[in-house]
Amino acid sequence: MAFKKVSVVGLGYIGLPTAAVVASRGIEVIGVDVNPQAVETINQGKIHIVEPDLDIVVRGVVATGNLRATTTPEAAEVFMIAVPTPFKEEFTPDLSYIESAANAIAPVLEKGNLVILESTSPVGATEKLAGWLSAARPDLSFPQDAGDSADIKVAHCPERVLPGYVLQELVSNDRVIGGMSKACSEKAVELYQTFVRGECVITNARTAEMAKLTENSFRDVNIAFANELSVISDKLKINVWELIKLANRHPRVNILNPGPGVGGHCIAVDPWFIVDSCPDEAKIIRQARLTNDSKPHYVVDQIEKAADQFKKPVIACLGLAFKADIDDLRESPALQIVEELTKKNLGQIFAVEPNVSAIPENLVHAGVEQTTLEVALEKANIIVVLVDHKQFKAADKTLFMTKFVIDTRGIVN
Ligand code: SAJ
Repeated sequence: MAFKKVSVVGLGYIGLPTAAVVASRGIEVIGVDVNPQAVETINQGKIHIVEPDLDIVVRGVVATGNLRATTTPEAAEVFMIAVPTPFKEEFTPDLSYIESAANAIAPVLEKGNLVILESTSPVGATEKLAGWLSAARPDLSFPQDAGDSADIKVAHCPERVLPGYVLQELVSNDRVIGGMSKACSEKAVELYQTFVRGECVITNARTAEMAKLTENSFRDVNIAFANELSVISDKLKINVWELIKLANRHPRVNILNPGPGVGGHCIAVDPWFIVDSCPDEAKIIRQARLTNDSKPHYVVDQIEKAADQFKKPVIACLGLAFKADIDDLRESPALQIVEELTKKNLGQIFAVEPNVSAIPENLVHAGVEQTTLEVALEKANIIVVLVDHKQFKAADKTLFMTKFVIDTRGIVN
């Protein structure tokens, strides 16, 4: 086997599944994370994040000794960096986690190593990573100076997996491999071919960075178009779901679904990296972000208007997660809407979230009551569908008929 020891730096939603899948191919994997609790959990064969079937794979590779987690980097042939790249105020990218990862692995780098940046990154980040590594290890040569003959190979290979389907998509998706030189790309392809069934397509690092940002921005712009249509349709008294279904019958039209806003840690973040690089040029991309970010406020206004029609309204909000059939409430427009509602004193608020055992404390303190779908449908005057969880889609829709329904996901009508 070409690779015997791989290190994955950052054991979160991308790093841990990647480490587990690489380890499942018989390669020794050292997972590195700054969080000692996460390291301890993984070394017990357990997981600290939610992703279907990941617990089974992690348990297996920890039991065989192929995956081991640590807080201190150690020597390996490959370092795959999968750390967060959030934005700071004013939507500028925060590369501090990449810089810390570079400084952490630099002391253990050896001639012949490959360093791969998997984190979604603004254009130029891979070059910065190589610069930080080179500054920390002047005794080694890097591709920005030495090209193909560099001691250390550096490449960007953005992760593209969909939460909820990570284990399948890690293997089946095509990979974009952007090496800082031809030799860097070729070595990275060799690594990915050990666990990827999709095609590994070679480009340069800057294009690979932009490809990932483009994918998520494309989705954001398309959803913004759908969200704009939903607001226009409300005004014109047209059913937006029927409208989009009809338009999508055209062979070259494929509009995504409107919703209560765009959540998660990727689509609502990555387009800002393009805007930050080219503020004067990225006009549609910026507007899409603003349009999607304004949708939760629009939904709250709709709920307020509905509540005005009742003396003591009982409002049931169906779903808190950022999308269907997951338990992830972070950066969720549904949660944002319920939080905004609690500040308005409109009446009793119920929250139904079948994927979590307890709703967040701040909602409980603000008087929100967690109920079942059955209770919500029995007691509420206003039903607000915020997430299209399978339990809600399967519900008997005749039970909604006597209610005032605000359906942001189009599952009722
Ligand atoms: N949403 C809509 N309407 C739609 C589709 C989605 O309102 O038609 C909303 C969802 O409800 C959610 C948000 O958009 O709030 C984002 O959900 P998502 O399923 O579109 O995407 P993520 O954030 O879970 O994962 C995306 C994926 N990117 C693309 O599909 C282009 C995934 O492949 C990436 O790997 C991931 O971002 C990432 O890590 O960057």
